[in-house]
Amino acid sequence: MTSPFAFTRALCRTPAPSAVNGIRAGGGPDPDFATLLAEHEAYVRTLRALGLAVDVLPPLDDFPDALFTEDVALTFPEGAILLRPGAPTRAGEVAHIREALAERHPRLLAMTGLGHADGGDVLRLADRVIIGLSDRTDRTGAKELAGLLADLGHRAEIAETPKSVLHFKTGCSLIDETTILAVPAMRDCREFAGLEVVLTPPGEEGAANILRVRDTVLVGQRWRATQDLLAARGVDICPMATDEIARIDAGLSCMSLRW
Ligand code: CIR
Repeated sequence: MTSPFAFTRALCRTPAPSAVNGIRAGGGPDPDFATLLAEHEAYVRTLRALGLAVDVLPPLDDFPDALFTEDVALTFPEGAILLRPGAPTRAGEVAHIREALAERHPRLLAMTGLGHADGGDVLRLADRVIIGLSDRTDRTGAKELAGLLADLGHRAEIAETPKSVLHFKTGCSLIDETTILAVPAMRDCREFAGLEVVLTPPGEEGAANILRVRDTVLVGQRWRATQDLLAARGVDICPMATDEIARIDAGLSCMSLRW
């Protein structure tokens, strides 16, 4: 078993002004760019304060969602995997991160088949990795990715994601090695067998995308009941502003690659 939280490095990308046009499933007002940028800067500062060496890549105005580096690759100390994101407007982001990953990783593998997989659908546990099928990750992509993960020494399982959830990790995240925070729609996920499943409080489904870094859990600052729930379990929490990135369907894990 290896800790899925013992990160030493992270790779982020500065949001471009076009980020206000990032993909979003629902309606609602555009994010305010200055506030979104401030949320991103605070996120990078927090990762650094938690002891990570964080590199920040330049913005890509042609790719509004490129600040969500999590979706285009998987990173481990032993190597990285370039993915094939499922949204057509995001496919070109991969070429822009290839060199940065090649410079930082001893091995760089890549999906080359016809399938797709987004990093937001990949949940790393202490003893295995769960790949969630979604609108962005299809079975062909998940199977290819499982093979590449095996090459890096990681066992993968393929799970279903409820239709109401964008990415698998939009609806669940690890609190610790054996405890998962999940939206009610994911409570019966078969791949959670053996883990304790803690549900997001009513009305706080948007809080499920927490991010644990070492011994601290980053949680959206507006999700007070979730913060109380975590604090009551003795978790060291760090509330983060996420209102603007949430307008383009994103949460805390999406803004970095970590290893
Ligand atoms: C997208 O729809 O691709 C972006 N607007 C949000 C990506 C969020 N990423 C994630 O949950 N890992």
